[in-house]
Amino acid sequence: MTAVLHQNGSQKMHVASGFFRFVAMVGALALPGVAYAAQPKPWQLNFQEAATPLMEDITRFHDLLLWIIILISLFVLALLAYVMVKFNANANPNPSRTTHNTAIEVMWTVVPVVILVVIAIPSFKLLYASDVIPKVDMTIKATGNQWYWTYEYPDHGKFSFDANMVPDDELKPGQPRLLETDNRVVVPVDTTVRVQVTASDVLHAWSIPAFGVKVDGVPGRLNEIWFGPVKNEGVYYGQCSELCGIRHGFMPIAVEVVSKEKFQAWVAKARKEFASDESLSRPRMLAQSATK
Ligand SMILES: [Cu+2]
Repeated sequence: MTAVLHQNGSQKMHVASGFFRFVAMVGALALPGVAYAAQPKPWQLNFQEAATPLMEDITRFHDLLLWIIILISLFVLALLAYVMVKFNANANPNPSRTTHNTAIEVMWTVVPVVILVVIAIPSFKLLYASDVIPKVDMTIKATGNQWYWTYEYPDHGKFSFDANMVPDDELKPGQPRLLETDNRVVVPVDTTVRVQVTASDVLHAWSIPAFGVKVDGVPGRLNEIWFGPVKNEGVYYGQCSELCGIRHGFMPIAVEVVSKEKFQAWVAKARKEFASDESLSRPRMLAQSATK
């Protein structure tokens, strides 16, 4: 998607992402029990593996920036070393009294401007891509509460359910600590999903790193974000990403991506299972979950 990014950095970026993937692989091999597509891994460097085209672009942009930062740091380090060796008081007892050099002044103005433009073009493209909602296949609404998420599926019968973190003593084998929820958000593969995010009490943020999405849930306001299409079935984990109180770290987000058939079966089941919630008013639901 980003022409400049591809022209200038694609080769170097491949080297960079290849290196980090190697490090991540070694990490994964050294530590068994990594079963899920997208969750943090012990000793992980770099991002989680991208699961959506948007996150692939974000990863590429990150790799480009990393190379720009490395080259600038090395250049400045080399200049400093050169000055220290060549112009210290012993090597250069009679310092020059030069105050202007037009060529150098033009260069140190123009080169940073060019670098900033090279960064700005893919950066604005990415901002636009994540901000503007494309044609979506379905919508989910996520409401942040202290300290769990409530999900609604307005396109599939308006059922609604809460997702609470699975506490340590109830974890089943393979379920990651602090990330698993009792009810997962279920979406089909190869589907573009709009997520409407709000909050009932304080600021929260809905985020799935592998999808490249993060948006604040603000009481009294409806924010939107989108993700997809996700190619691989699996479970993708995220966490509330806006400090929201004492249990901020314990309101994770688990998105399960399943086949389209499985999704239809899940919807049919969910409509029955979560049907009672529809009759509850929001204050009653909040009161109920507060006393759980
Ligand atoms: Cu929160």
